[in-house]
Amino acid sequence: MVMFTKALVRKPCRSLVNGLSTAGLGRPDYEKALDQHAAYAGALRACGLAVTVLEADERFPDSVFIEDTAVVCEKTAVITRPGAPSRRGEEETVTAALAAFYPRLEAILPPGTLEGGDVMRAGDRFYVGLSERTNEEGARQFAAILRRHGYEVVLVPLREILHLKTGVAYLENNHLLASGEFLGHSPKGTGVVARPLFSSFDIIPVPTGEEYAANSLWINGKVLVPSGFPATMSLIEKSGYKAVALDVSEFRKLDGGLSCLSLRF
Ligand code: CIR
Repeated sequence: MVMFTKALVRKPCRSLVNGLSTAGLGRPDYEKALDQHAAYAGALRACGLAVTVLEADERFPDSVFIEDTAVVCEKTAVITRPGAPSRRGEEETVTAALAAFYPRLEAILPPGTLEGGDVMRAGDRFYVGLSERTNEEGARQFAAILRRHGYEVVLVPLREILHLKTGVAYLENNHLLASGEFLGHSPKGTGVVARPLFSSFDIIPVPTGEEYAANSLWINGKVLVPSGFPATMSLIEKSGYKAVALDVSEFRKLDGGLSCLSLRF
């Protein structure tokens, strides 16, 4: 189990209101987003992390979703190449910030694209979603880098969701919180099961209607859960975690969630 000591976040910019979105929930409120972001950083600190806050970057409306610009772990840090053209360039200031923590940074190069929201770590294995943002070339480059550092990499073609972690979260202790396209019913009708790829995990199935809560975040034994999803929250608590609810409504309006708002290492 990896314990985190640090996190990198980036303040929301005013142009956030023009961020990419398919949610159909309206435009985010900038002031409210600032408050929610400050509470999020506070929750990371309460989990024991030293949080570095990067200044807002007005050039990039989606730049608060810093998770997409890098994948960081003990042995390496990989700067990504976002698949969304409007997000390309966000990674430059993140590169400068991570250089303070990593002596050497790796990078995804054209024509590869990869966004950190498509990468889920479970122990020494990294699952990589092939999505509209992460292409096969990006995933291939990422796999080559991570395998060189001794990790295993498994590719996961996505059907419906934006990023892999939009639908699934690893909560350590072999627990996988999974929703939507990752769930099915057992042939004998005995309950909810995971796609074969994830069948070795103990699945915590996100109830229908609460899919957004699949983007919950394990940090050092606690689980941050978006507020407003009581059934998922109670399942997580029954699995033995202290769950902490956080309001991220303004980021949800831009298809973003709890994991997208930080890089943890
Ligand atoms: C985007 O479409 O890129 C942003 N509006 C949301 C990114 C969310 N990031 C994530 O799930 N890791």
